[in-house]
Amino acid sequence: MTTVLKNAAQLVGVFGADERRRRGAAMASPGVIEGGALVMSYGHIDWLGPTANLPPLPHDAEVIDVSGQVVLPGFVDSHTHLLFAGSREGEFEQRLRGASYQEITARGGGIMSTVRSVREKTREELKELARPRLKRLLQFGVTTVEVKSGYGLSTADERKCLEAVAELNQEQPVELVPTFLGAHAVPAEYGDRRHEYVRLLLDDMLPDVAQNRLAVFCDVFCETGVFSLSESERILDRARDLGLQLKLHADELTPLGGAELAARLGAVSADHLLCVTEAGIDALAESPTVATLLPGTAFFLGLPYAPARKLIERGVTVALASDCNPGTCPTENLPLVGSMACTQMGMLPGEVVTALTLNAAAALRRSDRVGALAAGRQADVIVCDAPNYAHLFYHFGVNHVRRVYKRGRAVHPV
Ligand code: IZC
Ligand code: ZN
Repeated sequence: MTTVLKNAAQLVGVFGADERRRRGAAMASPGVIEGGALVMSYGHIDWLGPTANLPPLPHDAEVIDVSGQVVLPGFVDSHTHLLFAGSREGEFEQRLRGASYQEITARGGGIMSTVRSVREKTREELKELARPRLKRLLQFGVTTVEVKSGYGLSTADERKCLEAVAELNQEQPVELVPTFLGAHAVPAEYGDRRHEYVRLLLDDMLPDVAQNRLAVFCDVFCETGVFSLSESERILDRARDLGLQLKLHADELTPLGGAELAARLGAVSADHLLCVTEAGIDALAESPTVATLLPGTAFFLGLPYAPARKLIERGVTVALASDCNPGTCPTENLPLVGSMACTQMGMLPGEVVTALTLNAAAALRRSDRVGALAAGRQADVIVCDAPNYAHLFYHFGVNHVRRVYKRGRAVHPV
């Protein structure tokens, strides 16, 4: 089956066939073909170029005129906690009255509040709760999404969550990439016996996840009062020995040195970085570790944003993601996160496109397959009702996405 999109105002995200990431000044120019056409068949992009140069097509090809619209690679959301139960409006209000995220956590709220809700749910119930979130992500143009565990915090409950992610991956079009985040918090029942929980992570949970291939990545919430730098290193070392790739919640609320640790361990990404230091930026610039920025979280918590301009100017590979989660960023609107990146972090619209496509795919080690309009790439493609790509972030808060193709198949609308 062949589908052709022709007369696009712009094809955007036309990266090189061998290009796996884009850094520095080049991030601002996400490859544009004006008046472009794109041919998809059998799940892959076959050809793209000016509409006037379209090659001969099979007689049964479906040809769609997308005049006045822009075509991009499906967005990749490389950091979410979207498998959860319950909601945390109460904390939202407490924060608006002046309490901090850390104070709410100390009172037994925060992550543990969601953990209590998730432990009460079955795998089926968790899937049912996640389906509408995945549908909203798809409607906002997301075709690949990373999903973290971390609201189970026991071997059985973490497994329940990761099995739910595996089953959701089979039944709906958004491709899910599972991450084990058993080191999201020390669960309340461990009290001051935190070393026992770290032992459980090392000796029981991580081997269970690895043996049963429940996750691709292992992540740790490395933060003052959560997991220290040395605990994070022990957990990530063990994860790497067991064959998992590494991610890190780094320098989100305090400058602990997470960026340096992520770079030193060869983590695929270091995420958040609101409080990253100069030394942390240097470490990232000299490493292949992707800096994944989550401005929706700074927006929702009312915190200063990550230094995106500095990171880009120093040559760090920068990606953007939603952080979709019930505590610190309850949204699936990834293009709106792109608008925040522009207005709050000074990123240019072209940089935002690169950060939501090629570099976000690099943050999941999938930029050989998705995140670009290039012949041979998987045909994950979106069509947006906008005259140019800047418009996507300029006219903010509305949904410009009109069509979504996953592996060449129309999945929205269906
Ligand atoms: O549920 O609060 N920061 N993890 C690390 C979160 C925020 C999610 C949550
Ligand atoms: Zn997170």
